Amino acid sequence: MLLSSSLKALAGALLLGASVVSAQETSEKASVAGLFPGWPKPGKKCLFPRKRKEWRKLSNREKEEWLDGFMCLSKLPHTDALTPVVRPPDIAPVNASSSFYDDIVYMHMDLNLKIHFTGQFLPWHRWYQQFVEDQMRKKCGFKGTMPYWDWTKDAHDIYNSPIWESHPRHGLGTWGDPNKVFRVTDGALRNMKLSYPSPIVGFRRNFTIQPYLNVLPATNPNHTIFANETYQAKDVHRLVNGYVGDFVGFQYDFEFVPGSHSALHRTLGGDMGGYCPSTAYPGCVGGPTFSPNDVTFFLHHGMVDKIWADWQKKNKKNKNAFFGGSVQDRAKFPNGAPPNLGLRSPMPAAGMVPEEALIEDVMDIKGGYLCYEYV
Ligand SMILES: [Cu+2]
Repeated sequence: MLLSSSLKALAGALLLGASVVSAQETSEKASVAGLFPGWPKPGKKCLFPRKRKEWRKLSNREKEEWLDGFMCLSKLPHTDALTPVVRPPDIAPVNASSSFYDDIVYMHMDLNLKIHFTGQFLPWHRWYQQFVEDQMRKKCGFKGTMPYWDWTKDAHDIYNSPIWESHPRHGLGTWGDPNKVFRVTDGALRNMKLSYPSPIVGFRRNFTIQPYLNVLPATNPNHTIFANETYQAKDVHRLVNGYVGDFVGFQYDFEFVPGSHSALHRTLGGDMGGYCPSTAYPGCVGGPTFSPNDVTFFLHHGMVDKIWADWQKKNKKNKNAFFGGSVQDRAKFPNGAPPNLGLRSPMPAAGMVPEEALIEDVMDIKGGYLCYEYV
C-alpha cells in the first residue's frame, strides 16, 4: 500500500484549510523588488516567456552552454553572503575555500529540513531553479534557460537512457566508476570541483534500481520495490489530473517515499541519491542535502516543476492552491506541521539574496518574477 490511509485522511483534513486566492490578488501583492534583476517587475506583463525544453530537444550547442554555466559557477569563489540558518549538526561546516557553486549546493544542505516535506517543497525548488539560472546569466553570460528531463520517456530503462552522453562538451556524463567512488569520469562536468560532503573532483552517479532495501524498514513490503515503478507516465497522469484543489494531496503523492520525486533521486544514486562517498569524513550523513552536486538535479526538478505547473493549469481551483506547514513532521503531517505557511511566507535563501522572495512570487510561472513556460 503506497499511501497510508491515515495520512490520506490527514491530507484530506488539511485540505479543508487550504488557502486559495485569486490570480489578481496574488499579482497585486507581489512585492519583493529587484529580486531577479532584469526580470519582469510586478505589474509588468510576461510577454516573452523563456521556453524551457526537454533535454533531448536542446541542440548540442544549447546543452554545452547550459553545462558551461555550471562549470563557470564552480570556478567562481565562495561568497561570504552565504549564511547558514538551520545549521543541522550532521552536515559539513562551510568550507571557506569552496566555490560559488558549492555555496548554491550548501543552501540546499543547510535548508534541507525547511524545504523538504514542508509546504516549501514545490515553491522553493521552483525559486531555486530560477535563482541558479539568474546566477548563470548574471555571472557567466548564460543566455538560455533551464531545461527539464521527462523521465517518463526513460522510466522503463533509466540505465540506458540516451540522455547519458559521454561527449566532453555537451554530455551529461554516463554512470560513475565503481572503483572511483562512482565518480563520473566522462561528459562536460568530469573535472568539476565540488566541496561537499568533502572535496572531490567530479560528481557521483550510481545506478540503483532498488534503493529502498536499506532505507524503508525491512518490515515494510515496499522496501523491495523497483524505483521506476513510481515515475511512469501513469504517475504523471494521476498527478496532473487528480487532486483538484488539493495541494497537500498533490504534494504528498509527489514527495512521499517511494513516490516519483524521491524514487528518481535514488535511482541515480551517488550525489542525487544523497549517499555519502566512502571517502567522506567519518560520520557523514546522507539524505536530500548535497544532491545538486549532480546538475541532473535541475533537469529532474524541471520536470517536477513542469508537473506542478501543468497541474496548476489544469483547473482554476489548482492555480493558486497552497497549503503547508513550516516544520518537518513526516509521521503526522505529509507536508509539514504548524506553524503553517501562507502565500506571503518568505522562502529561505541562507543569505544568498538581498531580500527573500515570497511563496506568492513563484505561484505563477508567467507572472510576478517568473516568465517561462515548458514546451
Ligand atoms: Cu531538494
